[in-house]
Amino acid sequence: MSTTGLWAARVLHRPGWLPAAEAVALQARLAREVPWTVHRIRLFGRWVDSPRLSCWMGDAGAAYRYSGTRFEPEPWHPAIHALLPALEAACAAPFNSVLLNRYRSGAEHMGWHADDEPELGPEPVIASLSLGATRRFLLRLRAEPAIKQEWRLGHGDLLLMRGDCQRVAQHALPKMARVADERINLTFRWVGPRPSPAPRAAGPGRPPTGPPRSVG
Ligand SMILES: O=C(O)CCC(=O)C(=O)O
Ligand SMILES: [Mn+2]
Repeated sequence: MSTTGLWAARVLHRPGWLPAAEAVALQARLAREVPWTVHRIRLFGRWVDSPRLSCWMGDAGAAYRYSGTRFEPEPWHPAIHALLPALEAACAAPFNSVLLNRYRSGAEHMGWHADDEPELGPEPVIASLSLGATRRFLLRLRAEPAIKQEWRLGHGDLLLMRGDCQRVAQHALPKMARVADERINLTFRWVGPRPSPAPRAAGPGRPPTGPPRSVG
């Protein structure tokens, strides 16, 4: 059975959304300048190092709790902050934070999970931007895990998860033994109460603590 219709309303893939040259420059800059750390996560009742490097970043106050730990955001990296207007326009949704993950090779990965923490709200829009090595990205239905779909996320690709995607499905970035190159992924989110009704159309809409949006 084709599952295309099943995922179409929930997942949108835009290959090469960020032009290659910009993506190369951004990846190099983020690798150098982001304060990468190994997040400690709770897995099957045990505390373990997550198998990748990470950084939680965003507006002051956009704290996020996942896998048993609360993360206070690092201030926006200016190159990421400069992407926000285009990203918000492409996704028709606001973002006040981003989780960065850096997979130094195909041995680093992310297990099955959903981005369903309560502070993201019932139907979060999650925008994922990939830089570097192409990796497999999988979604499966919670109710019927055999129903799976795979995307290949390449350099500069944007993938949008929306609607009830986090409620009905889980996603994962499996290991790929043959991949030697590094990949950085950014998942943009809105945490906390949503501005309403039209987030940014009529004004700044962002807490005054954020940096100016033109910082390059
Ligand atoms: O690296 C990816 O493509 C997935 C990242 C992800 O699922 C997350 O940050 O929650
Ligand atoms: Mn996720």
